[in-house]
Formats: sequence, C-alpha cells, structure tokens
Amino acid sequence: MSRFKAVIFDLDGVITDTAHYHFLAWKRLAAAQGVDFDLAFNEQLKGVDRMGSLELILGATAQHYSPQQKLALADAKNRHYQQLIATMSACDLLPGAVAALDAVRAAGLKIGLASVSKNAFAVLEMLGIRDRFDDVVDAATLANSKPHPEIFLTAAHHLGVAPQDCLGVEDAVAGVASIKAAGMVALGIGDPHILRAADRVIPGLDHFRLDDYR
Ligand code: B16
Ligand code: MG
Repeated sequence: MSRFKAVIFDLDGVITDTAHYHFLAWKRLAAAQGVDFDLAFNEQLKGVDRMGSLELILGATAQHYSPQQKLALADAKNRHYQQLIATMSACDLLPGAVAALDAVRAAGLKIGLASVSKNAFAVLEMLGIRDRFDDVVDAATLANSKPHPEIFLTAAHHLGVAPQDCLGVEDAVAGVASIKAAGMVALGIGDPHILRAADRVIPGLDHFRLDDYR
C-alpha cells in the first residue's frame, strides 16, 4: 500500500524535455532584444508562465515595452516554441516516464498533470500519453502561476484527493515551492542543490519508486 492516493506530475522537464525547447525559444527572443540570457537564468523560468517569464527576461527594461509589445513578443516566442516541438513523438518521453505512470496506475493511485504550459494538451497528444492521466489541469483556467499552490490544489481537487495524500513531482524550484505550499510531499527531479525545498530528489523518473515513501 502506498501512503499516497494520487501522484501529480509536472510535464516540462519531468515527463519530457520541452524545457530545452523553451530555453531555445527564449534565448532567441532575448538576443533580439539585446538581453543577456543563459542556462542559469533559464532555471528561474522553469514552471513560470509565459508572460511571467517574459517579465523576468526583460528585467529592468520591461518598463520600455507597452502591454501590446509584450504580448507580441510572447506570441512570437510561442510560435517559435511550437515550431521546435512540432515533430515531438513518443520518442521524446524521458527515460522512466511511462514506467512511472504504469507503476502509479498499478498501485491503484490517481494520476494528475499540473503544467502551467498552455501547450500541455498538445504535447501530451504528441507524446501519446493523454489517456494515462485522470486529470490534466487546463493552465488557461488558472489565476496564478507556480510557485502559487493553485495548480496543484486544483489537480488534487479534480482528482478528489486531499492535498496531504498527494505526491507532487517537479523539476523546477517554483514548482517544488508550489507543491509544498499546497501541503503535499514534493519529489524533485534534477539537482538536490537546486531543489533544496523538495522532500526527496532523484535524477529522473527512471529512479522513481513509489515504495520509497512507505
Ligand atoms: P507555455 P511546466 C512551464 O511548464 C515551463 O516550465 C515554463 O518554462 C513555461 O514558460 C511555462 O510552462 C509556460 O509554457 O508558454 O507553453 O504556456 O514546467 O509547468 O510543465
Ligand atoms: Mg517543469
């Protein structure tokens, strides 16, 4: 018996490496605006929604852009991102992702997806795993981006499971903060020095074991 009733997964950087495509698209935009942008800065953008990411990238120069100009920049980034992910398929699932979903299902737990990406449904379809989730939160319905707990609380609510009975799985600092603010146990995917607030950190879902939490 698992101590959880549901596992709620992030998408980008956990199930598939779209984080890299977000990075490439933002990098081109930043260069065109004459703003410095590197992988270390990109770490701060993981789990942050599109307009929030743009504000962080523009930094102090954001005041020189009108709301319409910002929307145009965000749209351009998204079009570039969608070109980059257009050829995604099941080959782009990260190692251990399907096995982890299978293990959670076999244990009788509910499975949720908590991605702030408005492209999440399209990415799940391309990966061929949409039907493996009991609930996929629609990012367009959210008022708050991670690190606010809204997205993980919404997923738990849709699944009919209390937050304390949920395990949240995240690769982003903002995402782990969102899980902890929701009152859930946080499994970090990546570097324990970066994901300090997580209850446990593993390098990838190929190291995922539900038994670790008995
Ligand atoms: P979009 P997650 C997040 O997804 C990404 O980590 C973040 O880098 C991105 O800006 C955000 O989605 C919005 O994505 O522009 O496609 O709506 O990590 O919550 O799955
Ligand atoms: Mg992520």
